[in-house]
Amino acid sequence: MVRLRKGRANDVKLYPGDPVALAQSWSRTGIGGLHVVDLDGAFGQENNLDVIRRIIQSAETPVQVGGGIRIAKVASELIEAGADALVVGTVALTDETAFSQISEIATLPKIVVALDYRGEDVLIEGWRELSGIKLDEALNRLMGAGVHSFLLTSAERDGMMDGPDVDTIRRVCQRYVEAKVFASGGVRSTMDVGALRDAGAYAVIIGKALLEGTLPISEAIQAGAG
Ligand code: AMZ
Repeated sequence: MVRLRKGRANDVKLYPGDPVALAQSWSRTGIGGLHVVDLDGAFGQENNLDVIRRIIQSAETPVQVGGGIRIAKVASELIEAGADALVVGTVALTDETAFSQISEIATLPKIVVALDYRGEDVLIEGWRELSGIKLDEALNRLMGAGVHSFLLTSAERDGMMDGPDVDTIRRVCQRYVEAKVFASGGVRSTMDVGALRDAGAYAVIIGKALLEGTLPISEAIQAGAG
């Protein structure tokens, strides 16, 4: 397992252990679901389909998967493997044909569009490139195309454990009331989880704080529910 700081491939922290076993044990804690990112896929390299398949098989919660879902074949393999939702970033912003094929395979309710942002800019290709599209423009366009679920990740905060971008989450939830917003990046405490919940997030993604053991999973669940 790896975590990047601010999404930079050269700023990596490796965590020992078997991701399949960890996913299984987390899936038994009462969490709403697992969010798996295939970073090789997100950086345009080969997808790690085998390990993702094993995670889905052993998990006792729904599993949403993202990173490198750029062509229909990968989408069908993941749906066949039992993924609950597909998280699509790059092609949702750059390739209408590929995105509509992927949406057709998954069906729109199972598509989550990843809007990874720095400032107002939406990033693509493992956050190495600007899409040329602003956050609001992307939300308007994709909601117009029938997408309802969005993963909003603050690239500046991801992997930093210095608190989430509550302001952006609140603004987006207030402006796009129909959108289901998965909030991600920088979550470190139960207070952060509560603040994102109060800001209107549908779900909060926690990564590093669980791997580091600084945020007990049971407390995070309570904060999300309360
Ligand atoms: O950390 C990164 N550099 C990074 C990351 N975590 N780059 C992409 N991603 C994630 C997105 C989304 O879940 O948050 O990969 C997914 C998008 O991948 P793609 O291949 O559809 O752009």
